[in-house]
Amino acid sequence: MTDFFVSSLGQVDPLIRQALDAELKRQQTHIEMIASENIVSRAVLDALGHPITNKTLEGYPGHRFHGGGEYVDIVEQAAIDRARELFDCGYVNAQPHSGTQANQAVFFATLKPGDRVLSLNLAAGGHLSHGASPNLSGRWFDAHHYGVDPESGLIDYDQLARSAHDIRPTLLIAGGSAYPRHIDFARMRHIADSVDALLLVDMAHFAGLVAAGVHPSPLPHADVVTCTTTKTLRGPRGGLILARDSSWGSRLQAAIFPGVQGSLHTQIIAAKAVCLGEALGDDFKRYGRQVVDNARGLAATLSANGIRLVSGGTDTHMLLLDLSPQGLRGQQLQDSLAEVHLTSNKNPIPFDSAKTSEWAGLRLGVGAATTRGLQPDDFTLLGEIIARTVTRCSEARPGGIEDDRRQVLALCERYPIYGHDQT
Ligand code: DSN
Repeated sequence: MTDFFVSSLGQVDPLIRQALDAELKRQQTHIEMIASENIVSRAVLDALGHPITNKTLEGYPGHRFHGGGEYVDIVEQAAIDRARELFDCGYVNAQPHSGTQANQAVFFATLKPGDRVLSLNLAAGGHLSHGASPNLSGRWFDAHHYGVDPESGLIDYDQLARSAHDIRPTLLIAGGSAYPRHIDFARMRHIADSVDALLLVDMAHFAGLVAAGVHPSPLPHADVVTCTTTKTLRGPRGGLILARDSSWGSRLQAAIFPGVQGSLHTQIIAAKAVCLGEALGDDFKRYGRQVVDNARGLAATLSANGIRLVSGGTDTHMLLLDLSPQGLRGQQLQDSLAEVHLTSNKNPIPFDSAKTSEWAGLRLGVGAATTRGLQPDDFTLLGEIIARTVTRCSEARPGGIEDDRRQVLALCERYPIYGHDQT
């Protein structure tokens, strides 16, 4: 007999307990280099596992449909106030369940079905929820895309301006999932204004760098900004909608609830408040500086070892490797890096095939490993291991895997994550 309020997960559900333990062990014994991942604090985990998850509430602080919301109101208001302070903005919605739902709500608030949207194409680093054809945003809206210059790998703003004049979008979107450079937000604003479009900046990947003051902020330029709390912001899985003022506030509020979402994920809102509080501190500013330094250092090591980087480098936490000179597919390198306990993801590079199996890119991020504490020398070592793995893959030479894996495991031991009390 188990006691509902006392029995542990291990007693109640051994299958899930074992899978969770194995996942924790995987995280502890691999270096995470997927650019959209990070490692949350124990405080964020505490909020995620709290009985606040039992509370059902719809609406916004002080204006709920259900009773008993007084403590969740404190939590959600803290998340809003902290995000306002962190990003120096007038409007915050802390409820989006994800970045995609934040974007969906912006579409709902600002567009009618069939309206024209102009966004970065997927191969150049855009995002599915910005009007890609398989996504609802691409089915219900008339989506067009801009790209990057084939030589520099940078957004071709002249071409974008011409496309905007031809297409005359209602919404221009900046940002995405695999663009490693700063975006010229002032230029994007100018282009949007020249065609009377609204400007949405999706800063999901670099929100933490903006928060740390090591990346330009889109807030002064955009009508609306969306992000996740998951990536460089180092919080729980979820999204935020921000704007420098409240001009779109009532429409955005209604677009999230009752527009595209129902009740709050209360435990996530609590964890968002915690991560936003953490991001206001000096440690987070130091973290942001370290992320940018580590990414640049990794880019330098890879380049010195003959690996081509799209755009030639990075301004953020992210690098996009172009494996076409070596004749490799991203999937091959992803699999080979997994053998040495480095976790990464295949990615299209600009002008790449639409078939995922043919993608010639691999995306790397340093956010999670920087949270672990890895230093510039450690990233030099990782860069050398990645370069050796590329050589192994392209020349089909299997030697050296054990040695590289041993060095990665030594880094995992030197920079441990979580105590063993999580199990
Ligand atoms: N957009 C996906 C990525 O960047 O990996 C999920 O966040």
